[in-house]
Amino acid sequence: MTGPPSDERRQVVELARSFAREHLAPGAAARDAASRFDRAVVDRLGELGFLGMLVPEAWDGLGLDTGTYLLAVEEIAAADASVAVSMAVHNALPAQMLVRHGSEAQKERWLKPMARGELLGAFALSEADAGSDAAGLRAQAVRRGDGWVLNGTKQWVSNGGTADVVLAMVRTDREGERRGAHGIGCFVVPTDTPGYVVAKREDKMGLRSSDTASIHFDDLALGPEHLLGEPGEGFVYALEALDGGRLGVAAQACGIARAALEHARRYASERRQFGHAIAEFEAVAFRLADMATRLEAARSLMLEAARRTDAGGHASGIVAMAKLFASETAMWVSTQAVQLFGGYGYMRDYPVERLMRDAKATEIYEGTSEVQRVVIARDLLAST
Ligand code: COS
Repeated sequence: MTGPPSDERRQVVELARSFAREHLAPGAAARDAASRFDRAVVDRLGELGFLGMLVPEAWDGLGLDTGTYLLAVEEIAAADASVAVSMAVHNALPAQMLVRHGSEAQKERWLKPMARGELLGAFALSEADAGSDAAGLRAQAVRRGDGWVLNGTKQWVSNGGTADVVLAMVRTDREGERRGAHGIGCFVVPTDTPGYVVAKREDKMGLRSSDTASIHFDDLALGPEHLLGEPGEGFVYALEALDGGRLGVAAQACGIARAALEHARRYASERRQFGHAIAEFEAVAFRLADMATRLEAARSLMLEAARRTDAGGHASGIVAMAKLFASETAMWVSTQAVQLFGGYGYMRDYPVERLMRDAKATEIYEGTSEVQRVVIARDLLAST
């Protein structure tokens, strides 16, 4: 933030915080234990406008700045990081791809109801053999008449089992005429299209109540109006959108770290050993100080990346730094919290072990920490 937070930002963040505390925090542990994705919770976020945060008002969104959106994601994640996945993926990936590259007709048909929270979006890029090397994907679209037929399997699709619309990256180049990163299209796939198959719902270490699925396209036929922008540029649109997606993961990581710090701070003041509250021991107090310092640094970097994103121009490097630093902070802070809780920290009865499991995902999804370092290093070296 360059100046004092605006009233609008304060109000949005306050709304997110009170919704998260009243409606998300109480059921988070039970949803995690049951691996239960609750679409009703996400629909409620939509009713509050939280699924159209970055969409201009002309398209029924709230038209907010990126920093305000991220602080709202942090609030949701501090209560339930799995719910924050649905919110962040929907806002930053499918909705932003439609904002940037959708035709007027596509915006009218899909973006507006997505911004109003009536349709939930997903983003399908990864495949079994194309994770970090995303341009190596194999799902194939072939032309039929003026439309397309899609075949292939997408992996680790957040919201994939419950979304209404998936923006899917699928090859449009032909065997023998491969065009690498420029031979991939982006298709708007309504999930009630015949041939859309939810192949597997993943059983994950953390973020257990988020919906992560493998989806299969089985001779899935689409009209020409389902192709977003140019037929060979879908991968570029995806990487562009992932810059925003990665900031959402940074916000999620800040929320997880904040929750871990808050639990640890409270526990350290209450837990007594050797006749003292453990917070009175320097080893514990210094640990808390380091946790708080890293969290502040992560949030500041995230907000600076948001500011540069909104200022326009190339922000991939600082976005990758924010995602890398915030996710490693969430992992470190949540691990410290588990340690500070001692034996209780390792038990499911206390919330910090869930936070540690959830934190791990932020170092992996929407580009691993290694991929973020690739992006940062490329940026750095290109400017020398
Ligand atoms: N914004 C806009 N365009 C971008 C971009 C961005 N942030 N990043 C790359 N591009 C463009 C490039 O300029 C390039 O176009 P030209 O060929 O015209 O120059 C094109 O997209 C391909 O980019 P690049 O050559 O860098 O692609 P690579 O195959 O080398 O991939 C990495 C680079 C590894 C960084 C990329 O594949 C990646 O981010 N992988 C991880 C994928 C991921 O995050 N998956 C998670 C999915 S959600 S669970």
